[in-house]
Amino acid sequence: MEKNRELARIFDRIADFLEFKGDSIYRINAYRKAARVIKDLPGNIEELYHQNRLRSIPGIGEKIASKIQQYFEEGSIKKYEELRREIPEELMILLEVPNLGPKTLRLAYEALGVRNLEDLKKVVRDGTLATLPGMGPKKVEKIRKGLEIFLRGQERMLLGEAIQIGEKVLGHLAPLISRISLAGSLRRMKETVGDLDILATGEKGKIVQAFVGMPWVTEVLAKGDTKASILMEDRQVDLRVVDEGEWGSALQYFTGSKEHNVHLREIAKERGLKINEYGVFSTKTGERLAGATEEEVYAILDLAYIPPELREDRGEIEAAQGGRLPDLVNHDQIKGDLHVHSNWSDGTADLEELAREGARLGYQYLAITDHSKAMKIAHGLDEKRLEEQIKAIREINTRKVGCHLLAGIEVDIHPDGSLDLDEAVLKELDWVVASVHSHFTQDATERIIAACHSPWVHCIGHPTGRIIFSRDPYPLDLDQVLETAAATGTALEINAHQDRLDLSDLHARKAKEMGVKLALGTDSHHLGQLWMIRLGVGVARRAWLEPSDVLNTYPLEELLALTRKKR
Ligand code: DGT
Ligand code: CA
Ligand code: CA
Ligand code: ZN
Repeated sequence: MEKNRELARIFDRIADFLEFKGDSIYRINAYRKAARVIKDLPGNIEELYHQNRLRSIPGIGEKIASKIQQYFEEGSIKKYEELRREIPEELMILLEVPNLGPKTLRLAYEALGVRNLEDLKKVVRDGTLATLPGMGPKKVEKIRKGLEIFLRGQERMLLGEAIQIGEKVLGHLAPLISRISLAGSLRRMKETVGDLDILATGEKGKIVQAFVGMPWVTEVLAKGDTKASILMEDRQVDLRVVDEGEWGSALQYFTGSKEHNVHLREIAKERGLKINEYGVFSTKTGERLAGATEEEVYAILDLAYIPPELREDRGEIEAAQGGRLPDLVNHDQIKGDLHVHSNWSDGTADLEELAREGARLGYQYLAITDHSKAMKIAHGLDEKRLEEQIKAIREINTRKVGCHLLAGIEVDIHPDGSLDLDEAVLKELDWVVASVHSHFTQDATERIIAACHSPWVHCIGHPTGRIIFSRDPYPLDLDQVLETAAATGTALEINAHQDRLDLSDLHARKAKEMGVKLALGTDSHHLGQLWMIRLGVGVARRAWLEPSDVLNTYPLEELLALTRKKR
């Protein structure tokens, strides 16, 4: 499916170029639509091309079809290559700055000579952007904020992105190496990752060579005898190869966080010990006392082993001293996914496919939570279609084609706090997630509190509404929401989609402390997104959650009993 993604990206880019040039809106929309259709296509576009069936795809007209054909026959699309020559790449990247549309960019380009990121930063900072026609202070402020968000995203990557890069590297090197592990913020499952850190033991020269020779490497930033840094997919990956006996202390050191390590060093000092990436030593005699395993490193400091996700100096060291570390939830305990879209709204998989995929993933259950009717662009379900879907789900369950499907919904919470669907249908459902999808600048506290008070709502979806690197949370008094959730027995979601991770680690930890249960859901719109549950488990572990805090660890019957309790 690489080709689907690649083609969708090209068509989106063409639309950007055309929009920048002020081309016809019809043409621009045709390319945008093609990009969306291809991205969501369940099958392989290359196969459809070989079968001469491109035109059978809804939304693909003759012009677009011929461009796809050109792509497969000539390896590129002429129109795209022309546009790329005409408009510099570093200018087009600026189209990814939130709140800066192609029209404004074009004005800035023509009137102010903005050609790249540096130029844009300058005209935002010195105020010349405000001199453009139609540019009020409000608009400039929005662009300034968008630029800030964009710059944050340039420096760091999403956890989901980092995991995929990390696993490629591990998969490539593992066969050559006795030991290899991720380290740094990725091993700690932090929601964003600066660079990837990888640690290995074995034949140093050979490993470094294999690392810089990986097929995805676009640049070697540094290469020494025992370490190297490379760029792949525009991201930096650092590798270090250490001696077998130093594995534990090196892994501990390079996993971090820096704050956790600084605290450990203080504890070592108090005991007359010195700790670094080579081992733990007696300050007096210099004797090496530990370092082969991480467990050994913690043990010599009289600490229980601290899982990587907790290593942020947020009380985990004190807890390890007092034997009070939580028994963290883990991936094997997850019995299902509680937020999944099907092709009844804007997902691509049908119900049976989802049930089968759920079974393949070892799940007992999977909640179908399509959008409700307020989400028109997502083909949200009205009462009638939801009734039909419930029937379809119950029928599939009786045939046992895969895991059990929970009949659910992701119902919109209106600005006045009311729900988007009638009670009569909500009460038939096994699992009701209620979410805010509109009026993001308005304070959402009252709205969400009202939803918590509904006896039909089991869970609040992506409670803060943030989208990492592109949208800040809506104004919200989370403490009030948590209090109400606790009082009403409403769960809060840890949305496990890599773009959201909402609630975040700190918020979810607070939720637990206030007695609120958490529900993990991937918000998948395609089968290929269900893996992101692992990211949700990462957040849950960073939030100190134990199995009983997470609804997904409950067997089906217990989960259903819990949800019935609220009603
Ligand atoms: P990132 O890459 O910004 O997401 O965050 P990390 O935590 O991966 O940080 P990175 O890549 O700079 O360094 C990896 C680990 O190496 C870090 O978590 C702890 C350790 N480390 C790096 N620099 C220092 C330092 O100055 N002092 C200490 N104690 N540890 C350090
Ligand atoms: Ca790092
Ligand atoms: Ca690093
Ligand atoms: Zn949603």
